[in-house]
Amino acid sequence: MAIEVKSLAEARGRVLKLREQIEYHSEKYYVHDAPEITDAEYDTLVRALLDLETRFPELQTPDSPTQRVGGPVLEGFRKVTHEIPMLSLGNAYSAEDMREFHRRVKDMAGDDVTYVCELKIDGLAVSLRYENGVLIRGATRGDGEIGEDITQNMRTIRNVPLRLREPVSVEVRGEAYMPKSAFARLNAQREEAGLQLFANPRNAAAGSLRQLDPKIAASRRLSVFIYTLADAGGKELESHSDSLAYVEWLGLPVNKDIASFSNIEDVISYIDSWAEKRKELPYATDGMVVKVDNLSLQKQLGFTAKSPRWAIAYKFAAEQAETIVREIELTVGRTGAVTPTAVFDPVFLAGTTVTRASLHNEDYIRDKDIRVGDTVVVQKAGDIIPEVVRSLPDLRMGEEIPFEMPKDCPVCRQPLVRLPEEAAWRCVNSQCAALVRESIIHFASRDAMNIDGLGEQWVAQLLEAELISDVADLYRLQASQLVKLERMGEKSASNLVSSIEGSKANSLERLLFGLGIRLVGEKAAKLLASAFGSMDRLMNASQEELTAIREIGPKMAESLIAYFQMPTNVELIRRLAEYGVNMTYLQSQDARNLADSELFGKTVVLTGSLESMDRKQASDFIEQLGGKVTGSVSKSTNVVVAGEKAGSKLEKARAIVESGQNPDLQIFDEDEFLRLLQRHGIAGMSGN
Ligand code: 1X8
Repeated sequence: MAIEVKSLAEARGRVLKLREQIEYHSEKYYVHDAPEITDAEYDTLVRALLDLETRFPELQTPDSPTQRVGGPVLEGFRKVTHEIPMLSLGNAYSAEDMREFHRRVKDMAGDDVTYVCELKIDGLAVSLRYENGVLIRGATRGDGEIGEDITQNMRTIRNVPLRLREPVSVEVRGEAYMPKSAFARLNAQREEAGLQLFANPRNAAAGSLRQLDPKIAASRRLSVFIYTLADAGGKELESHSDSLAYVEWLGLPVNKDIASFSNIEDVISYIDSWAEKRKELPYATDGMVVKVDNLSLQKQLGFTAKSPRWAIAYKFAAEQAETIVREIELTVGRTGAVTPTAVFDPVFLAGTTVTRASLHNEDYIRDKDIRVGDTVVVQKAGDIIPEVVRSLPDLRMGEEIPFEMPKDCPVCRQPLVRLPEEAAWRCVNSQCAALVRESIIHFASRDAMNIDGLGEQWVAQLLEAELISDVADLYRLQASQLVKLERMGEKSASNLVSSIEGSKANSLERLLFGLGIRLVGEKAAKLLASAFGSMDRLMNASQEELTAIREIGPKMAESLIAYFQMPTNVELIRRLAEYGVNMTYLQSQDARNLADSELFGKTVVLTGSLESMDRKQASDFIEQLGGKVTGSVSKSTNVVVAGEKAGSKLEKARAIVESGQNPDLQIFDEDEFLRLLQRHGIAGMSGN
């Protein structure tokens, strides 16, 4: 796949060509929804470009499509002042409100007005600044005057062009949102990982763009619609609809459901026509924005203190219903978090009958003062997830019972704890029956140990019959014991035993994920398994060795160390091993090729500065070759790469070799390191 080039000039040519191709196909796919090549072909182009840019760092630019994979983790977001404020719109809730809006417009602008109607997207307002056609800044709305710089995260959004068709300097505003399907997928993953769910797609989009790690934003499948050209960069335009056409021509995504009318009654009918239809859209909408089309009329109408007089947001009524809360149920999840759920009389909402809604946590219930027996208003958030909007205290009869979070776990009666930064009360008793049950279900689940046939029901029955009390016990089960369970035939019993048996051969990452270590999701489990190779090595890893792996942060490292410090956990792992559960990383074909690498499994320390690449690139190469980059030199270090001005670390490495503490420690200078990279097909050479 690596493209062979003989000079920097040739590399530059290839890079420019690749970017042009990628941008072309990217626009076809994301803006026009009409791809001409397959995803795999597209990925190949991006990987080839990434490869060239890694080998020739001087060719990296902020508008390269490779920027979309997400850059380094930020410390915090810088503040951005909006030279042109980002205003909020006045709201309308009825046809009468719309007529009132129209009267005010007419009074100032006369009878001859054309309105443009656009869907109101339920996401997060963002501003994008392009200089000479290149995206240089993305910002949140903030308070309208000052927002936050989220450029890195905005670059990861696939339909945000990094470069426009022409080298113009413009500022556009729009809505970043998460499509309903991506939202559903994300919440399903979060549920699986025991993480708090997002209440609606808007919160999910906002949460994603507020991530300091752009890789997380990149993984979130966000999208944008541009709806305003705030700074036209000197371009003369007469109407809002012309400006949208121009914006679209520049390559920016504009929602195609736009209609113009010069009669307010037509506007109202059009709004009505969307009240139901909007539910079929792949993204959440909460209304319709109506704007005066003519830009000089807009100017004439001007602004009130808060919002433009030439536009209004009509809010669709969220489908709501009233019902009575009969119970607040508490469930203990596998992480111990106690989640309250309102159970109410069945109501029909946006297509389905609902009887329950999560109340999330204690604070949520207190803020909304929701009591058992209360009449409450429920709705489907983003038309997807039911939620309790508010209680109706005026309807109280005096019998309603205010909610109180119990002091003790509803299942095991041990005291609950609430950590300072958390909203959840947790049961921290690892023997709690609920935790035990949920954690066994998780262990057996498809993405973990994938024990076919071991669902919730069987886990509950096995626990009930005291055939198991933890995940290790699964591996001692015999078909003769299982057939004694209700509804378990001989065939199912032997099938279950063989799927349990089969799971012993899983690669380490499945086991790691299955153990349900806090913060260790599927992806982290995979990284850890491949980096450390065995449970033993992982259990003995220091905080420093853990965080040396890119994407493993200090919090996860702490969580791992805490987990492996608990004697009960160590004992559990010992028993799993004793019963024959595999404790090593079983390499894929790719990884087996890696095993031939000179750096495979080696601990490498980088010191001093390299001329041909920066630290991050060097670290990436080492990791690509299966090495592990750590910060300090010790006798367990295998390789030290010493660049210019290498100081005490190099001295220490030499001392370790000379004193015989580790005579095998290799010390490479930059040339030797580059030759090693070349031997493995990574031409770490720049053209200068
Ligand atoms: C907010 C929104 C606008 C539009 C769509 N969705 C929104 N959330 C639009 O104009 N099509 S305009 C807007 C605002 O000005 N605050």
